[in-house]
Amino acid sequence: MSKPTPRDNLYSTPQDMIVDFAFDDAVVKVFPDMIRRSVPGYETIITLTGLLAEQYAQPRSRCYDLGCSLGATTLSMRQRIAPDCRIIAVDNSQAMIDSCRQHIMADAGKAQVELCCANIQDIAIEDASVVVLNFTLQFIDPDERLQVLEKIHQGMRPGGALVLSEKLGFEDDAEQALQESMQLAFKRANGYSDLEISQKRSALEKVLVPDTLQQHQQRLAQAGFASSHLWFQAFNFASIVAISQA
Ligand code: GEK
Repeated sequence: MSKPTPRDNLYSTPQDMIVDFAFDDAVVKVFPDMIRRSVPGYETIITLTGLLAEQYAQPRSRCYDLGCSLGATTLSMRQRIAPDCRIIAVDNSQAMIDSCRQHIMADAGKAQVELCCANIQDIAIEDASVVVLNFTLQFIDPDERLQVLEKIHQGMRPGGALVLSEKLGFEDDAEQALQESMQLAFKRANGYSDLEISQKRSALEKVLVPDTLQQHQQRLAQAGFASSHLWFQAFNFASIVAISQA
């Protein structure tokens, strides 16, 4: 990811009709800039996901990057895990997978990477010691999230780790308002106009549905994870690590 990527101007001009957000060619072109300027803590989470992977990856096991986009998490894990581990990177956007392939090919890491264009709800999880959902579960229908986590848990080795990073909602209205206004301030400070922010928000409204931290932790327990811990939070974005079995 060393080449500078084009600036995200997708929502900078008034649009007659805001269509639901999709991970298409236009988004792929500006994606690294878009996510870095929109998600507080994104780069830290990606870097530290590599460190978590190093800590939990078991010999000759599989590490999954679910909703891999352009492969930022895959490359961060690849830098730190042993070469006898295999990374399976999955995304259901063909445009993302095509561009991700270029990034993987340009990287000198040793662990094998298998790229898969599929819905994460349809793939098998097998012999995994590390599974990462970095900002992906939030795009799955809330009623189907438990099933995804159950499948992940069933496919994990004892002592394996799931890294789950998400945009959070908050039950307390005052906290919701504070955290949301700080993400807004973060986006403004990164050069997004109020028009861009409001049009993007409309596009994401039905597509990205955040849960609260409590909902995540309850669901992880219900899916069978022995424990889960909040390890990072920046305003309304957070990351949890869940351990498959003590
Ligand atoms: C990163 N993890 O750079 N099956 C497979 N992929 C999906 C699905 C699904 N059901 N739903 C959404 N996606 C990355 C960032 S972005 C987060 C992840 C964001 C994919 C979708 O195509 C997109 O590439 C990714 O999940 C979400 O750390 O844009 O806010």
